[in-house]
Amino acid sequence: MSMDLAHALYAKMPDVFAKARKRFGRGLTLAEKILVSHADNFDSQNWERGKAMLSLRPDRVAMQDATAQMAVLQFMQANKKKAAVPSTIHCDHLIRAEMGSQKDLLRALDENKEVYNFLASAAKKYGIGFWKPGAGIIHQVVLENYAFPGCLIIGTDSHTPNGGGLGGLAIGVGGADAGEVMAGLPWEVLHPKLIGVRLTGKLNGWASPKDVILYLCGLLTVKGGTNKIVEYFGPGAETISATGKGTICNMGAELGATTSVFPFDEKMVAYMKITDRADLAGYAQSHRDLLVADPEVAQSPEKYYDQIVEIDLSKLEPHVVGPHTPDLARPISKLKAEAQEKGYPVELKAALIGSCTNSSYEDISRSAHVAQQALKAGLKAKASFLISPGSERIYHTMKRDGFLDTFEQLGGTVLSNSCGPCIGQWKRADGIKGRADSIVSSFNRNFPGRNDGISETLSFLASPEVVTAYAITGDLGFDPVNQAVKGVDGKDFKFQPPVGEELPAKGFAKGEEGFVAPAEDGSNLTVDIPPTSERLQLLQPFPKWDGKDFEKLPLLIKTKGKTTTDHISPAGPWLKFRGHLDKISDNMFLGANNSFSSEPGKGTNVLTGESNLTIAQIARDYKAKGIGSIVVGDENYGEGSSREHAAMSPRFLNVRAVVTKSFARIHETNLKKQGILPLTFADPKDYEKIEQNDRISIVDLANLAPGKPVTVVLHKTGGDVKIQTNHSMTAQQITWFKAGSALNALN
Ligand code: MIC
Ligand code: SF4
Repeated sequence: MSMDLAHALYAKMPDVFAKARKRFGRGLTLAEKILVSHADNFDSQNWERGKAMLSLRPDRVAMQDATAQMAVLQFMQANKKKAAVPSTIHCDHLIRAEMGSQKDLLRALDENKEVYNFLASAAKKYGIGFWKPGAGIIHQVVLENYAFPGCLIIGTDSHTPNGGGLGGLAIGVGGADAGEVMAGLPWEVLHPKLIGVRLTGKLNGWASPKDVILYLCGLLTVKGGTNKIVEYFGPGAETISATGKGTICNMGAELGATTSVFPFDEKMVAYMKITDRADLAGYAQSHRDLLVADPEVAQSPEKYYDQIVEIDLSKLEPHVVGPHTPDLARPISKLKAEAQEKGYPVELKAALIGSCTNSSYEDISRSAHVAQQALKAGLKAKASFLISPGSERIYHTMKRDGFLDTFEQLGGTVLSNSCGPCIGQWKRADGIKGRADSIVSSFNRNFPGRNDGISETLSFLASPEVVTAYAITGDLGFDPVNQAVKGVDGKDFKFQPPVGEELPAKGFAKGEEGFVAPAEDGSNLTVDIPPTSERLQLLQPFPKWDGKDFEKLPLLIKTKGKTTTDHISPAGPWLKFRGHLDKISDNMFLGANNSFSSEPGKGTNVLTGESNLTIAQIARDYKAKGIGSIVVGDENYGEGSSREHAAMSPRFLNVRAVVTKSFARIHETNLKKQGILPLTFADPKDYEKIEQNDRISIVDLANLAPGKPVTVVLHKTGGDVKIQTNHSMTAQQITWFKAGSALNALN
């Protein structure tokens, strides 16, 4: 399948590259090559970075079970027979981690039966490939099977960029985007600016690919990549394995980057060969020039990239980030002092490795080497040690090569091939609400409440080999690079730097692959949604705009500080309602800090004066009274996940506009798609002017136009205050607002 896509793509690349070089008057970066070769129409398109809306034709769509539900429900509203581009669904998010792999999987099959049946039946009918629960985590399975050099993939998950490890642009989107592309429409994205990261040297000792991205998170911050593509280049790039590149690209999501990409090289060839795609590897090799930046780019990168970062891999130290945000980074050698100063508890309750970010053979073999050294010294894990393999292949290969045994001897528990603890689907046995315990993982995200559902938990992120060393000592103050531990004989023992293999010498072992192909012709098949379902609800179109200004609407919540999608629409126990908009809306803003309440997720109904209500209760009351409301937010609002529930629930409960200091990309698009006005303060200080009892008007909406500021009036007891806001809607996106949603505008 990928071979057919590569054939068609590589065949058309030379012509479009020639046109692009002529039009831009220079050579092309790799990201540009992939963008122009996927243009819906290169000639009629504006190509100004940071300004133009690109209209692209992705090669494929990938969806995971928690977001696929809304994506498929929206696709169904388009009344098409079949998905227009190759698409897959991956069942990975809904498996709860508690009792170990087999038991957890059986329980998931039982408790998510309705959802799995719905997704499987829709996949079969609409020509979509279906990966069963237990088959693996979306990004790992996409890397093993679907990503290829030069491809453009969209996925309903923010870590889709993992595919950049094989030299493609893989981009996270909301379900509406996926639904539209499956319905045959082109996909739109703001032409990203480019950050060039030049890598020199070679990683050594404890330093791993994860440390490249942890370091960058600290340097660029969680906003640093917004509407940008990170393109890696330089001699250091080809020293990193394809899966290591995947890890780096995966976590580019933590920078808010649109995506990240590495140039095609021999590491990718080796990975494609060992994952049964030797034909594709050879084909890409014979088209190498198409799959890397033009040679002149490396000679004067400053002419081609909007920003350049240099990293000497030889000097990179292992890093640890957290708690609560992935950009609080420091080299591991500095953590002890910082923990003491800030009062982070140094006792680690849990250490978790694997996930979509870090479960490659290289990761696992290096971690196992650390574990073996501890076992030799008679040590066991002091912290609870959990392993989440990324796919069936990884799991069976780990088992065959003895790594599972090693981890189990150390006291570890191997979980199912799924997201589990990474998405709050984890019951931490010793967790107590209100108590701030420290945990560490090799995952990618560490927002409050994310792993064990306890918002006080301090969650740190590091490479899997470092996390394994932490599991053994149970001590956040431990620095495996420079410090020794005591073996059972009482003697000091120092870990040797981890050694592993990039790829399994004996090839990958295979288990049950878990793939179900769709029907050739699904027109007579039905989609399985029980009418009484508590988990699934068909969507009703949102009402269209009535042509009137928003007049004197109450403020629903003014969020303070970090407001990620995990704050707006928490996951964990709420994941089970991802297909039921009404039910999931009860979680709206449960994790968010409200400027006007001491408790997260709570607020005051300004119409009745009743306080300490959940934000959803307040919004439901306003909605019942036929009144809309306004949300105000801080910086980088909507950071994190692609879940469009964070936009759909507010829309469903009648929020009309969200006014912030700035937005994260995927969430801003999700708001536009659902018909909510996303506005940003022209002067961020105006955020301070918003008070709980303000009534808010948004005026002159009939003349809403691209680039034109929007006036917001705050009606206060002392009189009116006018402030200016901006928006980034194109003419077409304004039609979505007017139609009530992008989907309404289609029909
Ligand atoms: C995440 O890592 O936050 C998730 C869970 O994978 C989300 C998707 C979701 O919320 O379902 C993401 O990254 O987009
Ligand atoms: Fe799953 Fe975590 Fe990866 Fe998201 S980041 S896809 S929840 S493993």
